Amino acid sequence: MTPHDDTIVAIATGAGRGAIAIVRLSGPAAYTVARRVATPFPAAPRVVSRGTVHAPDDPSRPIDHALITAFAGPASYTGEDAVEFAVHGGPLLGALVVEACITAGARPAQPGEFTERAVLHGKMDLVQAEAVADLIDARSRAAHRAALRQLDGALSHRLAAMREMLLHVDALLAYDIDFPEEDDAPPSLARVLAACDDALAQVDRLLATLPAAALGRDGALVVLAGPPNAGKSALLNALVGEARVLVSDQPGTTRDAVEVLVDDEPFPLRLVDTAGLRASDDVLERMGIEVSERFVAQAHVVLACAETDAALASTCAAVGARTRGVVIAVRTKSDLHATAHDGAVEHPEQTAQVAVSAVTGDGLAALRAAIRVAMKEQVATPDDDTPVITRARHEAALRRAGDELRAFRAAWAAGALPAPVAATHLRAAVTALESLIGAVDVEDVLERVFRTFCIGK
Ligand SMILES: Nc1nc2c(ncn2[C@@H]2O[C@H](COP(=O)(O)OP(=O)(O)O)[C@@H](O)[C@H]2O)c(=O)[nH]1
Ligand SMILES: [Mg+2]
Repeated sequence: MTPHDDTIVAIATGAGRGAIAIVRLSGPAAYTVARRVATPFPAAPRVVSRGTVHAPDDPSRPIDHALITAFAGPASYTGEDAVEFAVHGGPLLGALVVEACITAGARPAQPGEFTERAVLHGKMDLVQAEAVADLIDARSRAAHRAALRQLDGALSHRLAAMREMLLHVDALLAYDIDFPEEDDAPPSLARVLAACDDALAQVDRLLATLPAAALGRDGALVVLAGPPNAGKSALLNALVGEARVLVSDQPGTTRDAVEVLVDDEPFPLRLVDTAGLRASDDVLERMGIEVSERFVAQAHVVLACAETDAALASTCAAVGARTRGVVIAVRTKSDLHATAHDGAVEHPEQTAQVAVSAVTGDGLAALRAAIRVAMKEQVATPDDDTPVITRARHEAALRRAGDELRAFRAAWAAGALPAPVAATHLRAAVTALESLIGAVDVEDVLERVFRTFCIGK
């Protein structure tokens, strides 16, 4: 682990015009650097005070008024001495403050370096650090919820408890390994197997949260399909609540797929508007139709849209043949056909039917509810007790742990391997869990995790 003997600086807030920009300094020389560029330096840590940020050692060349907060390590985000300057926002001021700090002895921070230092100083573990990035990147309530729980330690505690349990089993084995001839207290075969099965069940439960976590982050794919002019684009706009897609009475207007992420529970929806599913000689339109078919094939839910009952029946049939997702029959423009369609249309049993009007908004709530039901049918929403895992890194480590546990279990149950050999599988499982929280392989893992962060975090 590299010791951090240098002091880093970066703008911590978003780029562009804004009311406030925060510049963050951290490292052993944070106070020294800050004293050179700020007057007066705060009298006490963790108390916000007003001052002037200026050119190094020269209060006669002010940069801005600032609210300045000093944090004495280890009571800071990074665990080091740290100082934050809140100055006015905009493209220039934050950069000028950073420049002054660099002249005064700091160096520009790399992406994620503040959080990396927090991990290295034991302020949080690696999955919590990932949660910080996820919280910043969250585009949906589901992703936000998962990230906050992970930051609060839900996953860390679960992993720590599993690790403890495996170490306990390892200790039972060690007893057997060290005293093979003693017969008064051998590790009970049943006890070891039960603990191993329990750990395996926990690994599987965590892995089972992957699909829900991915949907919470990326959204469920909801594709609008149907003949040109059915009202697909208008319906998407109505679902989104603003005009995002070109609506026109010229058939074939939407030539490639348009995608909009709309937040919803339990998952956000990736609404995709497509070109109509008809045969076409127009090359551009033909390409659009091929794109639609690809989206339809991958969809979790297809909204089969058509204006008349006959068109709706054939659209549902065509779409049903092209997707494994749930098909919802959507009779569009119900304001124009309010009374004409009392009779139920023949659909496969599992197909829900909803009549909607993009003009009056009738049926939109029912459609949203039908989409929710369709999603619940397809993906188990994790119970509140199980933290979700969110990254390929988590999945890989848990699969490794699971494989090692299965190998251990097979060896142990069959008595095929001597206990010391079986125990190596157990320790490999423990190591996999430790790599997940960043307790081993630190350099390598940190590098991969933190370089995807934004600068200043
Ligand atoms: N009255 C009424 N007209 C609609 C409705 N939805 C769409 N339209 C009209 O139908 C035409 C085709 O709509 P559009 O959304 O572009 O169809 P798309 O080709 O399926 O995307 C446009 O003239 C829309 O204004 C609706 O709910 N009610
Ligand atoms: Mg369209």
